[in-house]
Formats: sequence, structure tokens, C-alpha cells
Amino acid sequence: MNVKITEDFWKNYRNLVRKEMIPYQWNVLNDIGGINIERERADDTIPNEKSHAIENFKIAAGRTKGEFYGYVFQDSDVYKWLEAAAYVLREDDDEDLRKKADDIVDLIAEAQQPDGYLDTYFIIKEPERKFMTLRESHELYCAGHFFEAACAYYAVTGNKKVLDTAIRLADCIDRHFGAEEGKLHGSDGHPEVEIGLMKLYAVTGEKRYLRLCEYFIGVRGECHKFFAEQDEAEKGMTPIFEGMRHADDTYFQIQEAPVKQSTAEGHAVRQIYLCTAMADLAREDGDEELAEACRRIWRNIVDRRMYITGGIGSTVNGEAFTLDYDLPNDTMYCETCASVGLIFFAKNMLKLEAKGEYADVMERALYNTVLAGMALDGRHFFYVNPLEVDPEQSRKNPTKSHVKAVRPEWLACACCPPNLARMLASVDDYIYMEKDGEIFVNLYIASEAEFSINGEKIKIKLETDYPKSGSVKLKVEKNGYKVVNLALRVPGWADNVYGQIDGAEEKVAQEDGYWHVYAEDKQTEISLNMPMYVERNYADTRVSADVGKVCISRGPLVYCAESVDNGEALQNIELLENAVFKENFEPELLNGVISVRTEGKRIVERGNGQLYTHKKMYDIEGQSIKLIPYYAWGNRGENEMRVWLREH
Ligand code: FUB
Ligand code: ZN
Repeated sequence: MNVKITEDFWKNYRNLVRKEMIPYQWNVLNDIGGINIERERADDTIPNEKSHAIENFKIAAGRTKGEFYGYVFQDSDVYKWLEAAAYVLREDDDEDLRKKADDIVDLIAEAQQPDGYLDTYFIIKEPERKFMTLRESHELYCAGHFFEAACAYYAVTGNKKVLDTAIRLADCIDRHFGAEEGKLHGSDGHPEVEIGLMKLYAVTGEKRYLRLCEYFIGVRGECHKFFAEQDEAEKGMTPIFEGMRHADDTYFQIQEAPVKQSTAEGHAVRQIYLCTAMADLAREDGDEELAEACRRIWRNIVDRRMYITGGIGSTVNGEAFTLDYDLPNDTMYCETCASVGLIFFAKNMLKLEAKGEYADVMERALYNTVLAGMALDGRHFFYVNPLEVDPEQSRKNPTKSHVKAVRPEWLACACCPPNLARMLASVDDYIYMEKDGEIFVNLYIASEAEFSINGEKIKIKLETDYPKSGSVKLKVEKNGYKVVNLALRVPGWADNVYGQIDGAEEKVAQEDGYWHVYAEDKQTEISLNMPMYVERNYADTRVSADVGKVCISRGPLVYCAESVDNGEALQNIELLENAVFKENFEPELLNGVISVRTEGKRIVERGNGQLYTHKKMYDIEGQSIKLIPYYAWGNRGENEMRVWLREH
């Protein structure tokens, strides 16, 4: 499958990745330029002077002398950058970028130890503790990110060195971990290596990597004992990651065997990365029990623990899921990486079974939390994506110090920015899916794609200005005589959908969220019209944070109010139950958005200064309200913002 994006909305993002994110992140990782690195929350122990990520590799390779600096998983920032660079090069070659990426591959290979071991923290700082502190060490987490980068870079450039380095590392891990006697019987406190191993298996066909992935997933239920033994052996030594040792079992995803799990627990990124690998493995192995576990966790997330923006993780404590319907809007976590991970999980669920609802969630997370994770300039990033923010409270209330109102230039814990880069650079991989001889269209992103199915070459031209409108035209072209089966997703948000095939009206019959059609002739034109209206959304009343509130959306985009448009104290503005909404495309606003306006109300304080009184001390006045897409918030300076508004 070969896909080229042609639509402005996404082309802009892709250009941003190529022209801004990749060079900018390169500078950060190389400590070039005076970039201000913010701590992700108020905690003086967080290392925020510099990235040092590439310098760590240079020291490990013996090219320079110095100390390791940064988080123990700093290597993964470089790997994610390399993976993003691979996707950028896939779209269009760029000599300078390829040279930089090749040089990074050389450096990584040089840092690798003769036995295949690779992790700069342990090579530089504590070689005697290699594989001794898996609860905290992130050694396999970093390896997983390297495997992902290596597979992507090898596929695009044919660079054999990167693949060989990855294979040597995988073999080293395989020699050390497994059920056999003499090996380590446990896994990493942060799932990720499993995703990387599945990719390495796909590229190399080496079954040991598949089985190692299976081992790492299966052993989690027994990791408690493994970690306890490692803790015991380490007694008296300085923890690798201060504070992490005492996190509970759900944080490390070791509370039970994943195959038995029913709810999404603990650290959201860890949980979602684990699920991503579980779904991939379940499909590859035809393991129905594991697939069932994936379905249960999926249901729990989507029906009870996910924000309307596709954010996950309700608390900063352990960056974690909490309990059903606990979805506070102002103290939540909603880490950018967690929504990127949710997209990975959704994609693997789709590969397991083609159900439109997986793509619905993919779209929700992508167009809302993931895009909001980055400023429109491609150089500022959120780690945490609130649905409600008051900058003054974030500054002064310690329980909200993680909730930032303006995206920092970089973060000490920099997992999110390069994760965003690799996600946006590879969005073309999420548009279509081939499954059992059928072409599924999951995301409506204008593009040209070529497929080869059962020996037949098929070209698809997808024309649309989505998400501005929901009109989609698919031009299917083929040379042979075989019928092409297509499935167009009918998004969960869409009503009154209608379709046409070669100009003739067709009923859009839906099965599992798809409209299945086929193209017989050499050229077939299929249209799908999904009228986009301004819609109100209400939460289940068990979500106490949203009771009495309404959220506005239009197509896949969730909307929000900012005080720059609506005045301060957004808690006091109210949308009317029978409001009439006006949509207005504003080309100059936030790179061109459709804003939504309506006449609403505002509570106006008329108190006498007393905090509490026996009678209402406010008036209600009319107020014009303006809403913008959530993904674009926080691009006009420090500002209050709310997704859920009171309803009058
Ligand atoms: O532990 C590595 C990364 O740092 C996690 O994935 C993020 O949530 C952040 O904690
Ligand atoms: Zn992150």
C-alpha cells in the first residue's frame, strides 16, 4: 500500500513535521539553541537543564567524555525522532535529513556493546546494574522504541546497519529473558518492548521475537515476585528512579495476567502500550482468549474511562486511570502519549476485527487530544491535555501544577513531542486498511493510494475537505476484471448519511460501522455524504464533573470556549438548551477554523463581598459565545479554556 496525502489540513501538519518539528527536535536533542525546558510539574528533582539525549549516545560510544544526563529513558527520545524522520523520508527524500539520520544510526551502533546490549544510562553510569532493576530501568522500553525506529528506518531507506543493530539487541534480550532456567523471569515495568518485537518479527520473520513478545506479555502476572526479588538484591542501593519503586502494581501493569484483565488500570501509557501489543499478538496467534481480554479492556476504556476528547488517564498520581466515570476536567492527565497509544491500540483492534467503532475512537483521539498536544507552530507541546484550565489555579494550586495553560518549548520528560512527531508523520498509515481482500477506509484524509490485491493493481483517489465538511468522494481505478470490495466507515457521529455510486443514489447500509460497496468497472466513483452539524453532547450522569453541562462538537471535532473570545470566568457562561448555532469559516483564525457562535447567558456576580449568603447574589445576562475547535486552543497566549459548559 502506497499512500500520498493531498488535503490541505493534513498537508499543513505534514509540512510542519518536516520543516519545523524534525529540525527543531533535532536541535533540542543535540542541545543546540536556547530552548527553555520546563518541568512537567512542580518538582525540583526533575532534570530540566538540557536534553543531552544525543550526547549520552556520544559518551556511551566513547566519542566524548562526560556523565549521563536526563531521565533513565532519555534514549527513547532519539529513537522516536529517528522513527519520525523515517516517515518524513518515506513521503519525500531529503538528503540532509537522511544524512543526519544515517549518522544517528552510526552513533547508536557505535554505542552498542559487543554482546548487543544497548542503553546509554547503564553503559555510562551503572554497568553493573544492567537488567537488575527492571521495575524502574526502562531498558526494554527503550529497546522497544529502538526496534520500532529501526524497522521504520530500514523499510524506508534499506539501511541494514539499523536493522542489524536492532537484531543484535533483540538477541541479547532473548538470551537474558525467558521461561528457561538461568534466564530472567520477568519483564520491564513499562510495556513497549512487546510492540517493538512484533514489528521486528514482521520485518525479519524471526519467530523468536514473536515468542519473546508472548513471553513478556504472559509473564506480567508473575512480575510481582520478579520485581520483589530484584528489589531485595538491590537493597541499600540508590534507586535508579527515585520514588518509582513504591508505585503500586497497576502502575507497572503487573497486578494480574493481562489475559485475565477486564478493566484499564494504572499508568495510562503503560496500559495502552500493553494493549497495543496484546491485540497484535492475539491477531498473529489467533489467540481468542487474548483477543477477548483486549475487547474487555477496550470496552471499559471507551464506555467508562475516556474523555470526549479521546484523552485517557484521570489523575496525575501515577499518570493513571482511576475508576469508572471518574473523569475530572481540570485535574485529569490525558497525556499526549496516552492518546497516541490509544490510536495504536485502535489500529491493532481494527486489524483484529474490522469494526468502525475502533476507527471512531482513533479519529476522536487524533483530531482532538493528539492535535492539541502541539501548538500550531510545531514548536511547543503539551504533555497533559486538560478539558478545563484556569491559568491562575495552575500556578497557585499544587494539585494543578501539571495542568499548563500554554504549551512549553520542551519538557524535561520529553516522551510526548517526538511521539507526536512519529504519529503525525505516519498518519497516512491510518487512512486505509487491507483486510481479507477488502479495502477499508478508516479516516477521511484526502489522498491518493495504490494497492495490490490478489495480483490486481488498484488506485484510489480520495477527495474531501474533511474535517471542514463530511463530503467524501472515492475514485476507484483498476485495470483487471476482478471486483474490488471496499468498506467506507460511517462515523458514529454521522446522521442522515447518504451515498452515490457512479451518480446513482445508494442506500448506505451499515454493518459494524462500515458501508460495504464494490467496484466492478475500470473506474467507479463512490460518494459518501455525512452532513456535519453543530451537535450537543451530554455525558452519562455518573460523570459528576459533567452533570448539567454540555459539550459542542462538529463532525469529529470537539469544541471549546476560551476566555480570549468570551471574557474571563468561563464557569459563568451558559449555553441555551434551544440555542441556535452559527458556523463561520474564519481563514485568518488559528490557521483557518470553523468557529461556532451562539447567543447564551452569563452569570454576573452581584454579591456584597460575602463568600456565602442565604440568597442568590447574581444576575443572569445575555452573552454572545464563541467556540473554537479544541485542537487549536492555547495558541493565543495564556487563557482560560473549557470544553464542558453549563447549560441554561
Ligand atoms: O516512563 C516513560 C514515559 O514517561 C511514560 O510513557 C510517560 O507517561 C512518562 O511518564
Ligand atoms: Zn508522553
